[in-house]
Amino acid sequence: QLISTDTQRVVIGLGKTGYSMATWLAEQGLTFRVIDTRTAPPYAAQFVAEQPQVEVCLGRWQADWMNSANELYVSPGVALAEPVIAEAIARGARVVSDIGLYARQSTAPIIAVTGSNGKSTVVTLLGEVARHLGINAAVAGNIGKPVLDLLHEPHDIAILELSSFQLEMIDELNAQVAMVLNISPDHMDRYPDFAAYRLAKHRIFNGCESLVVNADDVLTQPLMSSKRPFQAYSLQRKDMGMLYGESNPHGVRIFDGLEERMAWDALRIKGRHNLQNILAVVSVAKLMGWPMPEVAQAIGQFKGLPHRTEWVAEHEGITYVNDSKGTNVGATIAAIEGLASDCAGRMHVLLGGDSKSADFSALAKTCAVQGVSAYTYGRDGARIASVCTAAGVPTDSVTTMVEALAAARNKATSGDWVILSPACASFDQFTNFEARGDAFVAAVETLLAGGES
Ligand code: UMA
Ligand code: ADP
Repeated sequence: QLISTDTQRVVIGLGKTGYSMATWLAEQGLTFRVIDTRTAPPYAAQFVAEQPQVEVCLGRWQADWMNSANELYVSPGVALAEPVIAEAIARGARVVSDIGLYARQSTAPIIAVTGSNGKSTVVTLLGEVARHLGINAAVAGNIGKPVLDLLHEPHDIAILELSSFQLEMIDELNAQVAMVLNISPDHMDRYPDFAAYRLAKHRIFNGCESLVVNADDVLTQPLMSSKRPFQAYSLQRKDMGMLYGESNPHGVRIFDGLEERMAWDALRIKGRHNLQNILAVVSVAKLMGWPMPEVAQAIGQFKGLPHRTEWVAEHEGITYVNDSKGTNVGATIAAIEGLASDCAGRMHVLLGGDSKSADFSALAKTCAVQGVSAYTYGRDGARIASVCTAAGVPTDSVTTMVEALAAARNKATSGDWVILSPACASFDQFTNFEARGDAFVAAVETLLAGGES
C-alpha cells in the first residue's frame, strides 16, 4: 500500500502540477482536499467540474485543513518555507511531490537534467536524439508537461527537466543519468542564499546510477565523492576521457579525449552556450551507449527552441534576436558572450522585468566588456539602468519592452544586433516568457513594416 487510508491529504496548488497530482489522487480513489491561495488558479474550474466531490479552498490557506494534514502534495511554485507549510512539516507532515510520485510509479529509466540555464534546450535535444534512434522517449517536467501525465503514456525512457523547486521536494530520484548543466544565481527571492539554491539542485544526484559533469563549472560537480560512472565535458580542456568541443569559422568539432568524434560545417543552433548544451547531450549518449554517428546526425538537424537566442529578422542590416527565455543574469551573459562572435557590429540588449532580487553587476560588466548598449524597462528597469550606467554602459531607461525596442532601433546601424534577453522574469508585464517573446516578434514585424511599434 502506497499511502495509508486514514491519511489527511492536502494538495497545494491548482496550476499544472497541482491539477496533475489531484487528478492522480482521484484516480487512485484516495480522499484529499485542495488549497490554492490564488482566487482563480488556472485549473480550478476544470478540476471542480471533473471532481465535484473534492473539497477545494481558493484565495487563502484553510487553517484547519492545514492543521490536520499529514501529507502535503506541494506544487513547485509554493515555497516549503511558507509559514503554514513549514509549521506542518515541523509537526511531522510529509511532503509529496509529483516528481517523487512519478519516480516511484514508473519503471522507465530517467535521464534527469537540471541547471540554471540550458535545461529545456538539452532535454529537447536529448528527446530528438533518442527518437532519431528509434527510442520511445518522453520529455517532461519543468519544460511544461507535468511528469504524472507520463503515467498514461507508454514510454521506454523519461527525459526530465527539473527545477530547484522540484528537486528540493524529492529524496531519491534514482536516475539512470543525472546532471547539473551549470549554476549561476537565480530565484534568489526563494532561497536564503546561493549555497541553498545549489544544494537543492544537487539533490538530482541522489541515488543516480551515472552522472554527467561540466568540468568548466566547479559548482556543478557533486558535493560528495562518488564511485559512480561519470562523463565529463569541457570547452576549455582536451583531456583523456573528457569530451571537448570547439567552434571556429570552419565549423564545430567534438573530441573524445584526443580523437575527433563529430564535426559539422555549421550548426543551426549558435553560440558557445549551445556548444556546451551539445556536449552535455553527447555525454549522456556516451553513458547510454547510443551510436555516435546517428547522434551526430540528430544534433545536426536540431533547429533549437523558440525564444532561445532565436533569429527573428534582418532589416536594413540590423539583425533582431528573441532570447525572451533569458530570464536570469547568467542566461543573458551567456547569450551576449555566445553571440558576440556572430555580430559584426554593436549589440543592443533589451533588459528588464521582475529581477527576482538578482545582482546585476556581473551583467553590467559583461555589457561594458562586449560594448553592449542597454535599454531597460519594466519593474526593475530603473535599478538595472543605474547598475549599467555605473559600469559605463550606454543605457536608455524606458517603461515598456516595445519602447525599449523602438529606442534600440533608433540607435542601431547596419551590422548591429537588437536582442531581447531581459535577464528577468516577465510576470510584471506579461503572462509568461512566451508571451513576452511573441510581443517582441510582433513589435519587430510592426516596426519593419514601417508602422508605430
Ligand atoms: N501559486 C500561489 N498559490 C498557490 C499555488 C501557486 O500563489 O497556492 C503561485 C506560485 O507562487 C507561482 C504560480 O502560482 O507563481 C504557479 O505555481 P504552480 O506551482 O501552480 O505552477 P505550475 O502551473 O504547476 O507549473 C509548474 C512550474 N512552475 C513553477 O515552478 C513556478 C512550471 O515551470 C512547470 O512547467 C510545470 O510545473 C510543470 O512541471 C515554469 C517555471 O517558471 C515554466 N519554472 C521556474 C523556472 O523555470 O525558472 C522554476
Ligand atoms: P532553461 O530551461 O534552463 O531556462 P533554456 O534552454 O530554455 O534553459 O535556455 C534559456 C536561456 O538560457 C537561453 O535563451 C540562453 O540565453 C541561455 N542558455 C542556454 N543554454 C545555456 C548554457 N548552457 N549556459 C548558459 N546559458 C544558457
